[in-house]
Amino acid sequence: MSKGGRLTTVLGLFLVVVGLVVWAVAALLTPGVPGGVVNFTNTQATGQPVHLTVQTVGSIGFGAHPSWVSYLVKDPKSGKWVHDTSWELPAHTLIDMTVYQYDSGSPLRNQEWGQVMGTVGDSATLNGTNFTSYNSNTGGGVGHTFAIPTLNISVPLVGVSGNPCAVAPCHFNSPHNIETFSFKTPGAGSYNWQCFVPCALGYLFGNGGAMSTQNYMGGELEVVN
Ligand SMILES: [Cu+2]
Repeated sequence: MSKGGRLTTVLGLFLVVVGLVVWAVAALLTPGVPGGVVNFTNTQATGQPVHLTVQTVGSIGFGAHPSWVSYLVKDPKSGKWVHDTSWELPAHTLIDMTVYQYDSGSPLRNQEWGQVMGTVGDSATLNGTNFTSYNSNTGGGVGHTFAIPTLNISVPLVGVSGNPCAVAPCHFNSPHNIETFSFKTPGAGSYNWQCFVPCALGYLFGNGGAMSTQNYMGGELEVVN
């Protein structure tokens, strides 16, 4: 092969490698393909509050990433737990949310995430007791947050101690905390929600994997009129 030919081959291979690296980084940073959208728009009479029930688990125990932390949602029609974090909700409607928290927690890196913000009364309940902020240096710490940044909503999800549930959906015989809070949906649009606790063990700064993949630690509120 001529010198020019060899140079072209080396340059070509180099470009292929660069391309692969760019592709791999983009694939790591891009959320996975969204799954289904769970519809909450016709589960109640117009104007009545929507009941939205989720659970957070330390390891989902099935699917492509059984060891990943995840949210699951209770399908309002079938009553079954499903692994979808995109929810269609009616606009300008009160959402009564219940979170069954089955994961352990730890002290927060940013104490701000211990505040309850943007919910009705800027408060939530933890096992029946009202609270407005949680000191993550006490008790079970905080495992996750449920946050909708564009609506300034954030709720700390208090961690449990003891033998955690390993396969979702988890049931009441595993240690859990129950939190409730309400918020009002805005006008129609798409609103991201996500957890802000770097809870993806084994990933860079805890923010890869489940933290950056749809249907695990984040999703969408599809608000419709
Ligand atoms: Cu999380």
